[in-house]
Amino acid sequence: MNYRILTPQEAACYINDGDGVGISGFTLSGTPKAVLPEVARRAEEAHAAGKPFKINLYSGASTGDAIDGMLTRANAINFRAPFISNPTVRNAINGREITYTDLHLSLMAQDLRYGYLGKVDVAILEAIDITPDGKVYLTTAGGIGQTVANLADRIIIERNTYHHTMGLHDVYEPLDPPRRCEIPIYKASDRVGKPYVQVDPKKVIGIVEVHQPNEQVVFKELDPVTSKIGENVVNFILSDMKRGIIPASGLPIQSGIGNVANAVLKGLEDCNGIPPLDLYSEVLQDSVIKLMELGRVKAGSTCSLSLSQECLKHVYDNLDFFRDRLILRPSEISNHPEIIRRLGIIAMNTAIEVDLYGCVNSSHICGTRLMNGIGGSGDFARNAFVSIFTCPSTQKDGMISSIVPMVTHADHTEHDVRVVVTEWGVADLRGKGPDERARLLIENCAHPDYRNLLWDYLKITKKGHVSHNVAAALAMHATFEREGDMRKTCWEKFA
Ligand code: 0RQ
Repeated sequence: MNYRILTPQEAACYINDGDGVGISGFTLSGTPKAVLPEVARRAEEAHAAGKPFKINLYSGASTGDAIDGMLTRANAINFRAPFISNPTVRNAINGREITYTDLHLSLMAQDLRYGYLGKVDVAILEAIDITPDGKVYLTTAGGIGQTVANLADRIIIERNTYHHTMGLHDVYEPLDPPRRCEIPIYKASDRVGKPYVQVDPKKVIGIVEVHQPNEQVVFKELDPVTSKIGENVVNFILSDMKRGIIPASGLPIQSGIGNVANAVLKGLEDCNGIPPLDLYSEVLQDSVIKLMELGRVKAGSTCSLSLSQECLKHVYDNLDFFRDRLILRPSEISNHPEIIRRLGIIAMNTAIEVDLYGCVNSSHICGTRLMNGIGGSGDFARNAFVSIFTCPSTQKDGMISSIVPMVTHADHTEHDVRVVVTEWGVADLRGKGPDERARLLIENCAHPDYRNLLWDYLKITKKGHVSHNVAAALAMHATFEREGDMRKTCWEKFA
């Protein structure tokens, strides 16, 4: 098959008002770059002519300003799933201009196949190349590429010659029930699929030529709080190994993205007591590449290479070394509960707030304002060998406590949260009853400024299996919203 070469403008003409658009990529990695700006332009022109133009946008995870930000500014998104991190789209979702569904990332491809979400009319895949018989070699992320290519009526390929990911992908899509069977991954380095996405060449409208890196990943510098959290997590893992809970040979780790995740990986780099490990995660950042070269990480299974441009170039320059060690998977597989449970992952994710029962809010500030979404944290937390949640003990100069009587939005229940770590210490909640869990969270994790306040809350609770005061449980948040400081909370009126 000879494919047509299209300009981005020509390709964008195949995307119409009301279309469902499924794209490759995961975070800033592997997303298409050329066609969607032209879709934004089409939307702006349509709006200027008084006509409607909005799409439903489906991706593996978040995208950056060049997609979510730009399409939002063009008022071109009607529906978005499953994860965001861009402030412009976040504001539009919180302002109710865009409908958003917050999904476990492992479910995105499956929900599209099951028909829970809208139709996928067009798939846009960023690829290093496509063969005449429809083999598409994706760039830096697995995402939901195979699924949207299967579901779409029309496929646009963005051939991005900047990238060199040949041989890194392992594309596997499970069959749907009742034909679903075991996914035969028994260790992080196992390859069970194909190195390409197979598409029907007849659906390919054409190829758009691109030579462009991913949007640059911005890393925050470690600070004393995040460094201490990283140290506490590493010491917890070491102590579980000494106790024989985690096998001496170690278990694969999953680490989210961001400040704390980086601090934990730095802690692993500095620690000699932990044997070389595998990573089975959805994102893989610069620090893991360094750990691989040091021999501290043996294999890295991930959905996306969330690397700085310099680090990605380093990987491309040394592809023979990394091809044996890096595996890029679809998000349905990188985050699959079956594999996470089988491999026995040590999962590390970040909380916005944690309550005295051990429930975690990862997604909504004060219960209303979306931050990013649940992402893959629930896929891992629920199914991990041990699920660790980390957060700084306070936010906004100490005016907000991350340890609260009750979370304002529950993403992870007490049943899935095994260990909580702040800069003050570790609350190991495994096998503990409600009173002991609350005590450990207050004494080991809460900031000293909030410990008495939290103990005083427990004094005014009704005692059943758990302690609770339904009128007072969210009073710390109400005080913050009213007075800007949770420390001003007063329990007397609830006693
Ligand atoms: O606000 O941006 O105004 O400074 O939330 O918080 O402490 O900088 O931490 O960047 O690691 O994000 C949970 C959001 C943490 C993230 C969350 C405010 C805080 C700051 C960011 P500013 P930090 P991080 C892997 C797995 C869910 C998805 C997930 C996340 C901003 O880790 O999205 O785990 N997790 N995915 O001030 C008010 C509170 C607050 C608060 C934090 N209690 N009240 N504001 N903030 N706690 C990734 C993928 O799935 C792809």
